[in-house]
Amino acid sequence: MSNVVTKPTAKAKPKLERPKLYKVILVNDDFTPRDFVVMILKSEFRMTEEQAYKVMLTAHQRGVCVVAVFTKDIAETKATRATDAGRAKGYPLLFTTEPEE
Ligand code: TYC
Repeated sequence: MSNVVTKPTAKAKPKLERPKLYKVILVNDDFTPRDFVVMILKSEFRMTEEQAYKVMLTAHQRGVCVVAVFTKDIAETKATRATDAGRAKGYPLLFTTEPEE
């Protein structure tokens, strides 16, 4: 019989996967003024003066600093916007992204 409806034996288990998160990383350079880095961190990443200063100083001293984590699209958009803001002033300021483990 082709019209016999059989009961599913197991219920479909809805999979709710968390989106993978990406780190935005600030990279140090020798040319971008400290104040400019702090200003970009405040405007693009909604940091306070104190948070922004700490992140800038960590990148300055260690070479890199994780700024924040976002979904892939948002991380890439913010890293690009922040990098472009430096580029517009002729600075080599660089923000990159990297998937979280
Ligand atoms: N190293 C820069 C200077 O001494 C300041 C700076 C800090 C630049 C962090 C980039 O990601 C950076 N003017």
